[in-house]
Amino acid sequence: MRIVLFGAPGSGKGTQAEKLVADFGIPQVSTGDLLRAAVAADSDLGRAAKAAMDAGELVSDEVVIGMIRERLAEPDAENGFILDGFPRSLPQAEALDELLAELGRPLQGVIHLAVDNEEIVHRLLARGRSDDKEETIRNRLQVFDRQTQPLADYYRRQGKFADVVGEGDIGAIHEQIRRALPSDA
Ligand code: B4P
Repeated sequence: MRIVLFGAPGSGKGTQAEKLVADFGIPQVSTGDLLRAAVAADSDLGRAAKAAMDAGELVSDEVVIGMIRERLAEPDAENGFILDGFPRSLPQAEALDELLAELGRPLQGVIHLAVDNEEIVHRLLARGRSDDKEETIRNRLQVFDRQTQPLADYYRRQGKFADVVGEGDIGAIHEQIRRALPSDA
């Protein structure tokens, strides 16, 4: 199974990816987690990413695409993966399509978790990660609308896009995602 969980920051991509990992035994690949690990390790990549993350801006496409290329080459991704938080821009989506075409394993589906912005602000303030301050959250939501939302049309045109309402009971949302999975996944 090769799918993307798509949605605004705080829409529950990480939460739902964990459940799919438990169901299908394939890895969750979260660019947010990979970037936070690089920041914690104080690597060159982490130092380059930190300022953008603290401001709620996207880290450069070049950095993130390089990271994904390496991660998807690892043996555990051979049988599939759940991408969480990637792609977030058109160049990232195009790079992903190219990479998967090279591997002969195209993406099967993109599941969109739709959540109201005020619900997102409420959730992330309650989570309280270092980038979960109200001003940063609102900037992340604007960045999503501007740079990431256009990917919905990109994947709709490929016939790979499905919407799921991401509000309410976490287990019920998981069931909706299961129903929205592509039939060949
Ligand atoms: P991410 O780590 O991707 O952070 P996120 O979008 O906030 O998280 P997610 O949607 O997974 O929400 P979660 O399940 O945790 O990105 C952080 C930063 O990294 C970005 O701002 C950017 O700078 C950088 N970055 C990452 N990827 C990048 C890329 N591809 N390109 C460039 N830059 C990139 O859920 C959030 C909260 O809601 C949790 O507390 C959870 O418990 C709660 N929740 C979940 N489901 C719920 C429900 N149904 N009801 C109530 N609460 C719920």
